Amino acid sequence: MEHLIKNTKRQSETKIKSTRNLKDLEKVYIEIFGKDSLLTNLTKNIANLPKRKRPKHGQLINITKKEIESLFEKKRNSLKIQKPKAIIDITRPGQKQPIGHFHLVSQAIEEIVAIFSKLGFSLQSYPEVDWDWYAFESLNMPKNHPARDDWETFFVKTPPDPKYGQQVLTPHTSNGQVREMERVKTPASPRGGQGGPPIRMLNIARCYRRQIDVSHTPMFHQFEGLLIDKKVSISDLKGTFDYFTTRFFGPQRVTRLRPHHFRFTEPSFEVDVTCGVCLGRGCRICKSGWLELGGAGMVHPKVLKNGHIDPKEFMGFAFGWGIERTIAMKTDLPDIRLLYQNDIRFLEQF
Ligand code: FA5
Repeated sequence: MEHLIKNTKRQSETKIKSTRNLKDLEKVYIEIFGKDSLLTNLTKNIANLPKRKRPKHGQLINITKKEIESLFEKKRNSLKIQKPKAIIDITRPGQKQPIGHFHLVSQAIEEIVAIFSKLGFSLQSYPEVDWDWYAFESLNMPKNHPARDDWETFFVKTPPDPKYGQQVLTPHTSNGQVREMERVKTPASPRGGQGGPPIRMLNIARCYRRQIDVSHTPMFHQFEGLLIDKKVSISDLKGTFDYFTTRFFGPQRVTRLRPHHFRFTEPSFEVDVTCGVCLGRGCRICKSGWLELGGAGMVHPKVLKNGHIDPKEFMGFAFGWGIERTIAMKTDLPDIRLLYQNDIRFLEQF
């Protein structure tokens, strides 16, 4: 009898171990504990044993049953956490890969280009690392002039050019002004040309300054407009801003010009747009009802001369605005640094 009990235990262990799924395990359970199972028959047979042997064998069967039960329990748990086998349905349509979208700055660039192209401005591209001449000197900012401090410039450690000076990471897109005047080649240009104004340039580029806070990033984008023609007035400039503002921000927003000073424009202005939250009434975000969009003004005669354009014949206006700030004004973004933290939870919202 003892021998039979041990044998039953061994067989049960082997069967439990070799089971591969819960359904088969339940079948094995019935085989071992069912009505006609060996274990049940052994239990029934205890009654046929001599009286003195019954307790010992009864105990042995009970212990064996408990051990087998615990083996079942362990096996059941291990089968439950096993991953079901992947079923491949080759007739199922493929899963679409999620497609991203343009970054907010790229979206704004596309929008700005589309708006200005309707006014005849065409996009030009000028260097991001440029000579001091184009970034400052040709714009009427001679070396050591204190006005340069406002641009908090990164200088490149390369030998200066005798004519063009030191190389800089462009702190504004105004470096494109004289370059554009050179591109259209007036008869007065160094190698001569038949071209010249009218100019309607849009220059969008990365700019660099040693600045960082909620409204400043060390790398940012500006869009620069330059219009040169025979008769250009401040009302043309104001009309251009109004056209841009109503299309980009919506018809309820308006602009205003505030007197300012830039060395390369005369007169110069700062351009403000009404706050998107209070629409000009004044609120916690804007305080005065207005938000600064950027700088602008009528091109200084000295700059025209540096671009080989005769200021007696031609005149024009220029403006330079920050794209990140423009986005912040449109979306009520409290901190422009969010644009460059690459946090997908933020970027996905636009
Ligand atoms: C200029 O850069 C002039 N070149 C603009 C100009 C062009 C005036 C043509 C006249 C004629 P200002 O330093 O104010 O000006 O910068 C213009 C705009 O660039 C700011 O109003 C702001 O929107 C943006 N900007 C400037 N610095 C930063 C910065 N660190 N981070 C983000 N945006 C900036």
